Amino acid sequence: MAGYVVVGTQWGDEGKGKIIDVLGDRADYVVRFQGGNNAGHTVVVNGEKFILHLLPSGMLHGQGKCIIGPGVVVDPKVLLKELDTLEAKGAKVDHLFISDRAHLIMPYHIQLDILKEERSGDNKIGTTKRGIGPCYSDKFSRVGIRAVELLDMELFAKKLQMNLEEKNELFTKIYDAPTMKFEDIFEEYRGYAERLKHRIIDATPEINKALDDDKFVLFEGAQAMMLDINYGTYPYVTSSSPTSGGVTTGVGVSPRKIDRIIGVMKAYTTRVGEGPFVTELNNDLGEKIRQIGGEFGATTGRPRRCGWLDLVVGKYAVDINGLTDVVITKIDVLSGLDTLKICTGYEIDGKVYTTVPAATEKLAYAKPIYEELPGWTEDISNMKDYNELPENCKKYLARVEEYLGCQITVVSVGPDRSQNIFLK
Ligand code: 2SA
Ligand code: GDP
Ligand code: MG
Repeated sequence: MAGYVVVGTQWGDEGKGKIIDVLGDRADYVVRFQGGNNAGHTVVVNGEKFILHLLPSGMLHGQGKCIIGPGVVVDPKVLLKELDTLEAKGAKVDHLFISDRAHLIMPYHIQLDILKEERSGDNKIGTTKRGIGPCYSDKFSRVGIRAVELLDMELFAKKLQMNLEEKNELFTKIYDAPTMKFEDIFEEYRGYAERLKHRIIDATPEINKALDDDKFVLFEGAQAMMLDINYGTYPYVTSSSPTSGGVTTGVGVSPRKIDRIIGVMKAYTTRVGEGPFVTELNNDLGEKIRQIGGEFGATTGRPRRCGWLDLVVGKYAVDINGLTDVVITKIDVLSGLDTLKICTGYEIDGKVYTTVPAATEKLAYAKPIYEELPGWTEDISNMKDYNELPENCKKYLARVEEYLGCQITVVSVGPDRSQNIFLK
């Protein structure tokens, strides 16, 4: 046992939460390495649904340690609410810790996210409005406030004062919006500090030691490949690195300590928010997949855009993440479709691409090149063995595996923890 990473290979919502939960029963540590409460990770246990935003998806096993890592941005209000909700449902929550290096989402970040999106009109990103971008911007501008400052409220006050002066100027001069009061924010965060201080730790040495001691550490990605700040459909991306490289910078562990990198891939594609989506189905079929697949944002409830499986994106994710395994999810949703399409290339201005070009504007009018495969009619959601699957479903999986050049090790056939077919 050692370091396993789980990442999304498309535009998020592939079912990472479910897969982390499935692997999490054996984990000594489950560690989030980027993003914040923009994530919505669903775990279904015996029919009961839990949506986790900041808490690692291994929480429900109530064992080992769950850590919100240094690369995450933390809204303490949301975190406390999630802890309270889980506790009220009878779940154990004392195994949750926060890295002292994690940055704090402040009320002005959320307000700025909302105002920026409004002001951008047609050029908006379609963010979750949780303050993610403005918080990471402050981090990289070197003015952010970190969890460690909750342990020293005098220092916290100084940093808040400095930030608020600038933010209030922005609110009045650029956005014509009301200002925020120092005392209100300070008092609010002093309350959070009281409730969270025993959970704030120097997480990195502990995680490194666990890996050195051959403990099982699961690194949980949020968002996905195509929302990566460097390699996604920029600027329609999130403000962090959801790819496997994000683990090394987001937690402070060497790539040498990672043993397996598991990419979660939905059997079709969805995207929420703005930006190009080559295989999008803007028709009745897209709507049908949305309804059958329950494709609505787990954080905001927004309808997700749906389309065919895009293997150009899939292969890009295999290469950039260095995937050792692919987990295919939601293939049960495709049952009952006569013909299935998979995209194996893009045609842009008469040229064929088999990798994702940087020019997002060109991607917006790329034509998908499809292969067609026959569908199946059987309900596969209760199947447990690969040999039970319909022949055409096996053919679909085989073609995907062949194109990706990466082994498919698990096929998920329903939202519950128990609905999986293990192939290897
Ligand atoms: P942000 O808020 O700055 O990170 O938004 C930037 C882009 O990243 C997308 N994004 C997501 N895409 C899919 N799922 C996400 N989590 C929620 C879910 C989303 C929801 O699990 O369904 O509930 O709407 C997520 N988080 C960020 C976002 O749509 C922007 O395109
Ligand atoms: P994440 O952000 O990657 O963790 O994914 P989300 O939780 O946002 O969205 C995935 C949705 O699909 C959730 O509602 C899951 O309960 C559900 N889900 C996960 N795996 C499967 C599956 O194999 N089949 C079906 N039908 N639903 C699934
Ligand atoms: Mg999600």
